[in-house]
Amino acid sequence: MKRNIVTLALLSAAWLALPLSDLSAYEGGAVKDGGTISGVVKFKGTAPTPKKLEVTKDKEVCAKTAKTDQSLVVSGGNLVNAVVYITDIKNGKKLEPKKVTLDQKGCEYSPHVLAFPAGATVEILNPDGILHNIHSYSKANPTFNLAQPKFKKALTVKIEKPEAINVKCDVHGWMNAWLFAAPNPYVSLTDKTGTFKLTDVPPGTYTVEVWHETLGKTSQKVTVKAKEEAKVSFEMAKK
Ligand SMILES: [Cu+2]
Repeated sequence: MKRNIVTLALLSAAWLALPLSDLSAYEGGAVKDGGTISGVVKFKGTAPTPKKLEVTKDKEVCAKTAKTDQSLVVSGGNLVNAVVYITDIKNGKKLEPKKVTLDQKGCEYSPHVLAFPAGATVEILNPDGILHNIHSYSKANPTFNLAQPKFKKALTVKIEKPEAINVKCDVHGWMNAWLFAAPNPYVSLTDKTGTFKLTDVPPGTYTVEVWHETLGKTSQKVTVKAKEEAKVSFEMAKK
């Protein structure tokens, strides 16, 4: 039994660690006659009612009501907050250094999942006037564990390597978010309708992968033709 638990822990750590190809495998430049990959990620089955998360601390700032667990959000049968990205593209659009923002307003991370190309700077905001502590559970990147007292309105971290990183607050146990650093600029997050879009993709055949914090991964091959839109539909279910 104990061994099973250990094996399970190792397996789940393995998919969370995402052995993504290194950023150095990608070369950006001008894209001629690029196409688009767009579509939807569907959730198979009956969506469970999201759990309520009790606010046990700093109630005057954090809680009007209990928080809602964001680890599996389904809207009209479609999956929200799934990361869609190309795993095996070597050449494509320019990889611009990006700055993205993670807010903690009301003791809740926003957005719950932040997807960006590796090499980006993440600005972490604290408008709450109380202490937060942002703690990353990373493997490919150095772990950070940063206290953010009330006077520190913003701090920044740089995520150099592709990885899905869970971040939590040690002060407020319900605070939970994901930073997804992709191996190239072809990364999108499904919106409130479960849809996504990857633009300026050079014609070719690629592996498109969906990553979801609770449901794991799924992928399919997609062929992109010049100036055309390739429509793809994914489906994920609870294991
Ligand atoms: Cu906090």
